[in-house]
Amino acid sequence: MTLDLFPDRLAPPGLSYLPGFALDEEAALVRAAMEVAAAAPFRRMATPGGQEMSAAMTNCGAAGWVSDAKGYRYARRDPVSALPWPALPALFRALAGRAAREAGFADFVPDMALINRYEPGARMSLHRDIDERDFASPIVSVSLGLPAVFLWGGRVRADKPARLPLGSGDVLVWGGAARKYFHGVAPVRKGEHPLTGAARFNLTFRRAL
Ligand code: MD3
Ligand code: FE
Repeated sequence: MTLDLFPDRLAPPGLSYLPGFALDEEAALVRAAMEVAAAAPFRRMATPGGQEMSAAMTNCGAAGWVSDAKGYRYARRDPVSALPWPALPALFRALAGRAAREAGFADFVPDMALINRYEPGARMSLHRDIDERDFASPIVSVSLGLPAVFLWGGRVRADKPARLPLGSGDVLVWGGAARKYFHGVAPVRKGEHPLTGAARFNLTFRRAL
């Protein structure tokens, strides 16, 4: 699907928007994320600059994205428990593969998922995801629970972001040039969602190692 929502200047080559793609699996995805969080609890990480992020995070799969005073990186063990991260649920791998195929990426096999939890007021400032090793693979993201406004920047931080509303069950596939664009999330507004209560979850399936 092409996105008429974006100004030409920011036309994101390689972005596919699959609204509602995960709606049938919403409840199962939330359940699987909660099982991951039972073994590797959500935590608010510190940025290298010393600020605590407002979104809480956990991971599953072969590695997890972590941030601390030393910087951003993928780590094979959870620094809180020193244990390997919980396994990537089969449901996650299957959904990511199906969404990627729909977007034209034939054989996407993620090796991990980052799970973000936004309570009302939490946000994510503009950034790029460039800690992964393999930029030929896309990133697949799934929104669950409370809605949010996704901020889609450009190739450089100064590009004024376009705003894309995302609802529960929406899936996006970021490949090609879009893979390295700046992006973020506006502060999540107060609300209640039948599946998640006062929270938004975002799953990103990645090939990190
Ligand atoms: C575009 N998460 O975890 S998902 C992140 O809603 C992140 O939690 C946001 O940005 C969230 O890094 C946005 C959409 C997303 C994820 C990864 C991307 C967009 C992306 C990587 C490259 C380009
Ligand atoms: Fe990101």
